[in-house]
Amino acid sequence: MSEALLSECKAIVGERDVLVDPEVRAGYEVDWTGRWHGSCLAVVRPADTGQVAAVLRACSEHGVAVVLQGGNTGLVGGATPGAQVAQIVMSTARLDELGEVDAATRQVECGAGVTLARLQAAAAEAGLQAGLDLAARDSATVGGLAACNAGGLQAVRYGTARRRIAGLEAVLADGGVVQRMSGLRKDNAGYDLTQLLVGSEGTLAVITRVLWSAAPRFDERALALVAVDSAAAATDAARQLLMRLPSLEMLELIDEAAVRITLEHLRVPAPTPVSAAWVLVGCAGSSDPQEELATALYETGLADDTVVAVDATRRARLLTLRESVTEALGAAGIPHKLDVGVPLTRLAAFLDELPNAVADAAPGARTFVYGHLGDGNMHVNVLGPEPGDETADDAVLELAARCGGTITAEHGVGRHKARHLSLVRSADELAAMSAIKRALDPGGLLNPGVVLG
Ligand code: 2HG
Ligand code: ZN
Repeated sequence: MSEALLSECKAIVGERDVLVDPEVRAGYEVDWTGRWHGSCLAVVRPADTGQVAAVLRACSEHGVAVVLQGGNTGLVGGATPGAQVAQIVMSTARLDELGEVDAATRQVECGAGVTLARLQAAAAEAGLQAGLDLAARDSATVGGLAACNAGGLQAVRYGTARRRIAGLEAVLADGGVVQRMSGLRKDNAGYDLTQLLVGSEGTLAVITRVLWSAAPRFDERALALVAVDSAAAATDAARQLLMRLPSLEMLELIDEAAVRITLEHLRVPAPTPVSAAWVLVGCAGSSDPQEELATALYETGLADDTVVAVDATRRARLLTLRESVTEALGAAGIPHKLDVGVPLTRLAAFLDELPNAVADAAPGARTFVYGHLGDGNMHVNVLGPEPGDETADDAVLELAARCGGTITAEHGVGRHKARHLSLVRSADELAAMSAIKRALDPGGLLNPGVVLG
């Protein structure tokens, strides 16, 4: 059966783009943290929408599931195969056509396989910016950003991927194609399938093209690193700065444990004494935001223990610290990654209770916290427990839910948190989600086990 399917796939996409060699497949069968892995019959790389549809139809006929993969930078097992054998990985790498940026509407058509870095370069060339940025920019693809409703470092100003997506084209499990690529700012003709598919994590359709809405570009920047001595000080500061800084573009936090392991990993000295947490405050505007930033910091009582970086080199150095935390943790082991979101009003309580919650669940584990303070989105990474031991994961997610938060603010549910979804979604909501899944993918072809388990 699988041989017949692979021959059909070869006839559709070409022999060269059905990868069966175990060594070549290996890179697609595991995520880069090493926590999520499985195996597939082959990696199939269609070159256009028609080929995607034909491959889906063939897989459906043969009862073989399809795991969708963009840049394979996801962290929740949503893009790598599980243990079940009858599945292929569909890579969107060849769907990499990038159109011209329309300067008037700021929109640009991107194939799902276009990397974020390429999109950012095209936007910059047109005098704009993508309006979304994250450390995995060189590998993460537009299709993956859309499917996971990516957030990243600038969401506090520009929103998540959802806000940047003006339309898309996608192939349904039965090979049907849905398309909204007109770029109309106003179009109320029926259900908004675009926004339904954004954040659906590859479980409802294969996104093949995206109409990306770029953001205006601001070239004047300033970045401050503020040392705070408690979670409450960090969240109070965040609430003040959100009010006082119209030019705010980034509001990040790195706790002491994450700061220390990153400084060690990068072998660089601390730019300011290490404290309970560092808060990074980034501003951007068409005129120099330095004064606005300095005034806001002063009025918030944060002028002491602050390093302000205006020139690009010093800003880059501070940003590298933040962007290297994930890499530093990855070098130390296979972390348990929880990307919770908690309202700012209750974030300090969450952060204060977190060490005990993890210690009770996994004695001896090491906890690191960093993330997008302005969005209340914290990346809790736990080192120590075996990859399959989820007691610490459970404790962190339950605590986030108890604090009125969410089990995933950014990375998605994936396979990792499917069983936790009921912590934050009601039975009625879960039933509605299951009904949508059954309606669009009755055979359970797309990304089985992801989101709804
Ligand atoms: C980040 O904000 C990413 O750096 C990764 O979302 C977070 O690795 C993580 O836990
Ligand atoms: Zn993040």
